[in-house]
Amino acid sequence: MSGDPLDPAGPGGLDPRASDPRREGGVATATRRKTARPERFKVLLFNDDYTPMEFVVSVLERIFGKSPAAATQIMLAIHRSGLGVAGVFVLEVAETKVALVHRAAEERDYPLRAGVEKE
Ligand code: TYC
Repeated sequence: MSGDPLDPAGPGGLDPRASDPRREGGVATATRRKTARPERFKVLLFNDDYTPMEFVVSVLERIFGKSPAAATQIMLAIHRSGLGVAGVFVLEVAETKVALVHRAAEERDYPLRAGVEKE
C-alpha cells in the first residue's frame, strides 16, 4: 500500500529510479569486455638521403596497400620531417612488414629503414 514512508515509489506512486537509463530492464549490465583488444603497432619509415622517392612510394603501395596519391603524400611527409607512419597493425603483421621493407631495400642496395612503435 502507499503510505509506507520507506516505499521508494513515494506518495505519488512513481519510483524515480525507474527512469534511470542505467537501470534499464532492471538488470545490471557488465561493460568490461572478456577478450582484450590486441595491442596495435605503428610501422615507421625513416628518411635517408639515398633511397629514391619512387622506390619509397612503391613500397608504400605494394607492402602497405596505399593508393598512389596516399603513398606519395606519406613519402613526402617522411622526406620533410624525418619519419612517418606507413600503417598500424598487430605486432606480428607489423614485424613482417618491416622485414619485407628491409628485404626489398637490401635487394636494391638502398638504405631505407623501417621500425615498429607501440601505438
Ligand atoms: N630523402 C629521399 C630522397 O630525397 C627520399 C626518401 C623519402 C627516402 C622517404 C626515404 O623513407 C624515405 N631521395
